[in-house]
Amino acid sequence: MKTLEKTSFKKAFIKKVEEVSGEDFSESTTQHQYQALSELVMEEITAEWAANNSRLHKMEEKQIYFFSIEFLIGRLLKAYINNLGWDGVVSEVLCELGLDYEAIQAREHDPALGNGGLGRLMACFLDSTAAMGFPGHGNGIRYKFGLFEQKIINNEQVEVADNWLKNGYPFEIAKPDKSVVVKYKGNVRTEMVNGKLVFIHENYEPVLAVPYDVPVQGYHNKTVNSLRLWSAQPVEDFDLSTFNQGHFLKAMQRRSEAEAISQILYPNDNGFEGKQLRLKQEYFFVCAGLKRIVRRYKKFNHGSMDGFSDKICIHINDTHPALCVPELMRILIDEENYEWDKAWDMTVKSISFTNHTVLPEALEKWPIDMVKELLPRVYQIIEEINRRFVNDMNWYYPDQEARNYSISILKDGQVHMAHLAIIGSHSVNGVAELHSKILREETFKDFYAVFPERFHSVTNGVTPRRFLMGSNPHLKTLLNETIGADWTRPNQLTSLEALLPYASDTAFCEKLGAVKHRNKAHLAEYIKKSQGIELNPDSIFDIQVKRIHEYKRQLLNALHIMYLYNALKADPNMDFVPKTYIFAGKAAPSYYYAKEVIRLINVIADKVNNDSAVSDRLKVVFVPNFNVSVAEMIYPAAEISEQISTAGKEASGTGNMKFMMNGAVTLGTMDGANVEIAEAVGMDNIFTFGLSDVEVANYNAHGGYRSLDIYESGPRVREVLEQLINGFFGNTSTFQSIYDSLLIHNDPYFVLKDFASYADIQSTSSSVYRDQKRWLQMSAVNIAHSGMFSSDRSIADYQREIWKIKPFIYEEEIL
Ligand code: GPQ
Repeated sequence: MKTLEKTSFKKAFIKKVEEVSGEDFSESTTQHQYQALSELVMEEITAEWAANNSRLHKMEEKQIYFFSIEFLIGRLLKAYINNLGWDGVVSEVLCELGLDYEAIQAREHDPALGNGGLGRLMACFLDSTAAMGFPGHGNGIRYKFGLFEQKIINNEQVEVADNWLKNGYPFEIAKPDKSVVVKYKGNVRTEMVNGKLVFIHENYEPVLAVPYDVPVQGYHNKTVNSLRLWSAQPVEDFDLSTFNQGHFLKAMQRRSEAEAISQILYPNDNGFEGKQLRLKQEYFFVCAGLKRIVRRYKKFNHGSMDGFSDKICIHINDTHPALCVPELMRILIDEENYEWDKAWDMTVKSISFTNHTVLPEALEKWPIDMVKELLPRVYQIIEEINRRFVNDMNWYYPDQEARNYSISILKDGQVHMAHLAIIGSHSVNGVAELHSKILREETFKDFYAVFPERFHSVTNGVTPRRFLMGSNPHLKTLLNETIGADWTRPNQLTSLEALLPYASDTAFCEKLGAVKHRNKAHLAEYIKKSQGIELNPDSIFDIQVKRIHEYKRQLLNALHIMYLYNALKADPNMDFVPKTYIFAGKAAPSYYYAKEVIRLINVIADKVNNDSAVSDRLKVVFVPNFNVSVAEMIYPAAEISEQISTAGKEASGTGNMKFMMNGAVTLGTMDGANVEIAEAVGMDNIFTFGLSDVEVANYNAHGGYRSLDIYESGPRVREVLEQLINGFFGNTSTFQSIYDSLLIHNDPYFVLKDFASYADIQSTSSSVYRDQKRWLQMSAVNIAHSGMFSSDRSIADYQREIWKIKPFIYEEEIL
């Protein structure tokens, strides 16, 4: 990696700004400066990128391809600059030129090509893979519109289209020469050719898949991997024959039908919506991605697919890319002439699968008729995979007919995608220990009985380069001054344990407190500017940011704030540590209940913030449009990290890890990766509450619990519940559906059941906060133990356990 020389960079930058603006440098806008800086960065990266690609084409190392319907990459300009090691020089030069580096970065439209954790995990994995210097690439969809932008109008979520490409995107390279055709619908004809039955897919509707590659730059090394995103285009600009017959509208319709495939990201998180267009999307990036990988491999291997699974891992991120299984089979059988058994062996050896949820409503099941109509040949292959699987099961386990049926791919008129994924992969993993246990013992227990060796667990992780070093520079500096910079190296985050002795060092803790205070003030300034709400940086910043979902229980947090408000009103002299509750997150546009929760939070905020009797002690803020860049500002300012899902529902959570790395203390249930956070920091350094996953499961096995018991048990909770519907927030602001869910529908997420325990732990956390020395010690211990939650560690686990490649070993010379 060349080091950047200041004078020459300054010259190059000024020249580039003048080139992109066509004006003298003194006339340039931040937009021009952003464009110029992006171009300079891309020029540097693409040189190495080409060299990397030539090296990779020699297939000396096994390569990983992450197939995912979402990649929530966040802004890239600063990440590239930091990874290149240019940060010092760039900041200095921009400062000398009197420019605002933050404002320049803010010109980049944050690409929202994902909903939440699942898509962001892929971005962290790509970052870690490149940082550790080995080949791993992403394969997904270049949505023209990403996740909607959220506005809050009259306390409600309003969705605005996210036209992220309108000013162009500087970090992608279109490769139209590498386009491939994806075929939908039509019929399959069979023919005997040289004594062999061949399958011919005809009368299909072709769509062109055009790849756009985004470089994934390693950290201070020479690795540049690729994120390949596919855009759908009509095969010809016009359907000429239709057009020539005078059917202009029909020709245009074909065009928009093709483009529709990559038009928009489905905005559901943890929820399945069985639309044909979504199925088209799933096949689209699977088919296009596999085609290019196969072509590249054959080019290296003199036209043969032999040995493919020794060199290529296809890792499927949840079941959205599960069509990789029949599609790879189709390629091997129909195009490469392999026999079924050999093709199957190669397919299973190549593919591995990560599950990300146990929520039944999120498990994908496609109507057989839809799959058959849209993908006739692929469906035939699924049918054959299923037939052979069920036959095998009945042969091996003749007395287990019911179970054999329960694990089949095709049943009840549906294609069960998780079953297809498990049967067609050599590895299935959960994303935290508890989640993997629930997969083995509940969700997929019948598969676990048959294929115990396939089941693994890899706890998620997050990239410390973006979520600590990049977004919390003051903490980075303090850590470096205190324990040196070993922890900043790839896969070395556990070096943060060297911080443990400092947790009881008053001087260090004071500095840690000062960094936190500064970050809180920074967030407060942003909120003041964007929302006009004044926050007190000396109050506790208690934060819950994530998608809005019933199981994540933002409602529990909101009801508790109402309870505190009532208590403060009832006893104005109450002993109370000032608190600021901050929320952010989007609800799926069709998820009425989640949108009601957003409205409730905003209504509470209005009430509380405008009541001078409490507003110096209690503040509530809903920050609109939560995305990766907003997140990067929020985590460093947090003191309490709210991770309060109903136990057993959150597969892992990754926000919990981002908060922890930034010194927030988790207040949460024993769910997902919270359990491992608790183990890492010890019970003295985390606030846990609520039912365990086993208790929740036991209640559910007996039809739930009786929520009216809680209502009847005490006036405080009753008051809060009645306020939802009695006009407390104004006559037009009532929340009947929330009230009904809690009391009439028996509180399926145990919000009221966990309420008392939540209120207790909230109060405990405030008492601990009074002792700042103790608090900062907890904060330091959390940072010190966050090393295992680096995505570098996750990737090293995948390497060792699943992809079976030599795990990364840190070597000084790559830096
Ligand atoms: N996750 Cl199935 C999503 O973000 N979206 C989804 O559609 C599904 C899962 C999350 C999951 O809820 C979190 O617990 C995980 O930490 C995250 O995936 C990454 O594994």
